[in-house]
Amino acid sequence: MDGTSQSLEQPSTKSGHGSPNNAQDAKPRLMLMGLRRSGKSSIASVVFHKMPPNETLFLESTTRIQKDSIHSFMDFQVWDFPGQLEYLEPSFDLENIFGSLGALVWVIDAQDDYLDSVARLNRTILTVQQFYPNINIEVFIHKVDGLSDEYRTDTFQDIVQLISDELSDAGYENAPVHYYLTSIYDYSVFEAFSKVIQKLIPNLSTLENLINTLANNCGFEKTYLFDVLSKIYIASDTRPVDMSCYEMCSDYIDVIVDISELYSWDHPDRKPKGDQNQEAESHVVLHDETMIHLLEMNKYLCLVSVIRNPESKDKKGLIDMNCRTFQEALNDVFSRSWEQDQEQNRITEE
Ligand SMILES: Nc1nc2c(ncn2[C@@H]2O[C@H](COP(=O)(O)OP(=O)(O)O)[C@@H](O)[C@H]2O)c(=O)[nH]1
Ligand SMILES: [Mg+2]
Repeated sequence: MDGTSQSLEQPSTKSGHGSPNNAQDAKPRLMLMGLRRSGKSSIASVVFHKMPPNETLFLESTTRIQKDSIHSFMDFQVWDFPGQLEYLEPSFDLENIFGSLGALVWVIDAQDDYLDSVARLNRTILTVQQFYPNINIEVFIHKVDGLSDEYRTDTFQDIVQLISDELSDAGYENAPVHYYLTSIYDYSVFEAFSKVIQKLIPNLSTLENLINTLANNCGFEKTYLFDVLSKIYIASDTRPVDMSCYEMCSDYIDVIVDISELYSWDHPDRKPKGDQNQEAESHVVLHDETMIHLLEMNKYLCLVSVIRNPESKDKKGLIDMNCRTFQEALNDVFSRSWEQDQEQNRITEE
């Protein structure tokens, strides 16, 4: 992501049909909802604006819908929806909120009494299921940093039970509801957001196939394709995820970004595709002989792999060649949407 813009807007109330700013609303949209103080603004700030978790203590309470446009490999919008807004009242234009929404992220404060929040979520899910059955409902059971392991599991099971009971009573057996344990004080919120975003990427399976092929050819143990600024991973090979591996890769990006920001100056003009020879590339071998390999793919994305097999580590040429081939394929996958974006920008600028 090379830039974000913020704007404060009043929630729209019912006002005739047709939305004038369709071009902008065509981006996948993601909405953060939940009760007050559940942690919505904190999550948005930590994940998309690199705010250190401790500083969220000083966030002011949000009173209007806050729309945040994220410009990255795929443009999308994150709406921070204040807990006290009564969106289920008839005066609210549901279409304006839920129409064209990709995912609804519901944040529950697990350190607090959550029954109210769950009841409200249930009402929301039923409405959404009725009119917009394609919206993914992502439930973040949040602030779990303060809970013991046992209490965490109990809370998780309790919440899942409360919601699925309500859903099956209403006849929705297969509603797209997913649950995550999250906290801004560790990587869990990035992991969860990665999963949420991945579901909105149209070419995900193509990307996963490409990464699987690459990982097999090079003997990588695990490979992630990261969005550099948010450190959300937008795809990975389909082997099981190992949290410590993910954390290590994510930390390594910070190291390389810091170094490149200190010593390189041509980031703003870098082309998304075409001739490339300025990407950061780096590897490091750790005390247990694990190698981390990082290769910047384009303006937004970088590929980070973990290599444990000693034979694979020596084949630097092979890794290099395969990663370049992957890079070309990746840029092909995304080039069409980038070209369309530029086209659209030109039209809106005129
Ligand atoms: N312990 C803990 N506190 C959190 C976490 N996320 C947010 N908070 C705190 O919860 C409070 C409310 O957060 P805020 O983002 O303003 O909530 P919002 O009203 O839903 O936007 C703040 O003091 C945050 O520091 C978390 O993961 N763990
Ligand atoms: Mg807020």
